[in-house]
Amino acid sequence: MYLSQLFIPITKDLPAEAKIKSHQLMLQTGMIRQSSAGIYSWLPLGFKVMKKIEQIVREEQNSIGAQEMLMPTIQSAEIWKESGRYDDYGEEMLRIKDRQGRDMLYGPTNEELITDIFRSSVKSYKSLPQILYHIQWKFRDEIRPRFGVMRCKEFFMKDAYSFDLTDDEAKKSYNKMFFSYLKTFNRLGLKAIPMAADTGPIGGDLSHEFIILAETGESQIFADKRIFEINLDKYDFSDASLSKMRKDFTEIYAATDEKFDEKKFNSEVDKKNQIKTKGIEVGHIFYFGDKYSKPMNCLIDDKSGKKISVKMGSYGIGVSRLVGAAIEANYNNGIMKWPRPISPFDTVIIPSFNKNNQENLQKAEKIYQELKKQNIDVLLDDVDENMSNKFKKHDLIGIPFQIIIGSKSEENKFEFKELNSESEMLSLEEIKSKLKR
Ligand code: P5A
Repeated sequence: MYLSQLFIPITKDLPAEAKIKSHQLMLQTGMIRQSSAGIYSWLPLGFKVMKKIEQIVREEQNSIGAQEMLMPTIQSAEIWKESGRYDDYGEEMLRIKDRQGRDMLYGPTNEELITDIFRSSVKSYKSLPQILYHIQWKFRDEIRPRFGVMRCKEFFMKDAYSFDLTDDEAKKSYNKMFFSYLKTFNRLGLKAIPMAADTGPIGGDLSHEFIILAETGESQIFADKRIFEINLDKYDFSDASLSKMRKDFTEIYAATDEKFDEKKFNSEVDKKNQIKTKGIEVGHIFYFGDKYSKPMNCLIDDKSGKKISVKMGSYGIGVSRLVGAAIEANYNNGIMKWPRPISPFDTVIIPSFNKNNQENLQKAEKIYQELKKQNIDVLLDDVDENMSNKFKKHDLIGIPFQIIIGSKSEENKFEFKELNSESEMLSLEEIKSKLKR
């Protein structure tokens, strides 16, 4: 892509309404645009990052056998009346009527709808276990939407739902998702820590939030720093390994303020290991057994032919929130550096040129074509402006690798720079292999 053709409305001024760096950066680099309070359009640059996150989340869900589907955003109020949540959910639910006067709503989550689908199609234990998921817009009429995509009204969520015959089997599904989440956040280049959490309007008595450390986060957290050092490579998806993994994570103290127990924290955690800071909740998993299946009559025949309520859990990842969270975790001292797997482009070529001397631009175009052939997603900065402005702009756009075609370039060597590091002179072959790695 040529930068001159990319729809990227960069603004120089810091947007006044944005209080945290991710919100500022996303507005400054034209990743999003607010359409009304808490509701955003995703412009090409922001959308590209979100799609990359979505795809990694999808691949990790598929790899544990979860099956993707798509449920609508608009739901009938009937099923929410059956579960009893229609009244409980309160003002966060956007309620609407269709032209026949039927009560409808814009789904804030999908436990009811998936239970309704499941009860009409699955009758026997033989079809279990199952995990279904979708990646879809949700709407919550938040009282105070703020911090851009971090807490907004309309947001993009991956939500999965597990179905099992027994509590024991259901806990295995929970552990499987728990481990899968750790792997997913790792792949996104983020360190998210699972913490015991409250269940709020979703319900149940077992729940973990996955939290990324960031001073601008809305959750206060208390943790033993050793939890950050647990190496995921030593676990796999076998039952024994998953139980061990859960045990290891549960034994080390980590809780949000809702579950914080000061006495326990001080007695269990050495002073030197105590972390008290803030974090961003990027995922949340729940086990609630028959909270929905019982009132909604989602029954399964067990081996003896007895009808029992299916045991369910639900598992959310804030896909759109993750874009902001990744910025909070990686934007420092005026430089944004996207983690490689979710960067909007693999690399940017920055030639120094002006309208009288286009030699470097032509060189850049050749390199651009070469890299494209290798399936490297490359941005070419063909905008005629001085190099210092270009660098400032790219410090914000945050593509981690730059190929600079300027005074230092030699016949067959180009300046290659990873953001926040020293540049080096490399041949095109060397650049290709670095970028492919
Ligand atoms: C789990 C999946 C649920 O809704 N039902 C289906 C369960 N959980 S949750 O914790 O309420 O939300 C899951 C994740 O969605 C993100 N999120 C938000 N992102 C942006 N703006 C919001 N207003 C918002 N609310 C929730 C969070 O990442 C949360 O962990």
